[in-house]
Amino acid sequence: MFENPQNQPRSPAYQATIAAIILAIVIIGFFVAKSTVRGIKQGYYDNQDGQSYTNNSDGQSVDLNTLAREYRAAANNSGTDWMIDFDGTDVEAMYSLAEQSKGIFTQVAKRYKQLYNEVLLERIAEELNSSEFAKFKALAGL
Ligand SMILES: [Ca+2]
Repeated sequence: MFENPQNQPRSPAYQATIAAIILAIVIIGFFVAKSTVRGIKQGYYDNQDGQSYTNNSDGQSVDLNTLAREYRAAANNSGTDWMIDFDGTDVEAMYSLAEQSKGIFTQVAKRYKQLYNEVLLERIAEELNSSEFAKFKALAGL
């Protein structure tokens, strides 16, 4: 009698191998999709580089990406992400940024949130003492 491969009973080992291969494909697919989405998001914000110019209330043309990154640098003195809460603050830079953010703080904060996933004003409040924070808000017109 001829063997019919289509109707041949599959061994448990064969079935386990197929299941493992399918599982591996699903897992790999998940990580590929995840990194693709991250790449697209990152590319989107990178493409915004130097293309987000807007005028503040002093009529200066400022780039939202640059301002958001400068806020981060002023708050994250060490340049090391995880040290942001205890690496001090460049207070003078904060004041200068406040002046540049007059009239556009909401837009800067939105971009900061997209880049660093935290609320800019909360970050600034954490970095400055209460009188510095009051001065910051006055300079920024908040
Ligand atoms: Ca800090």
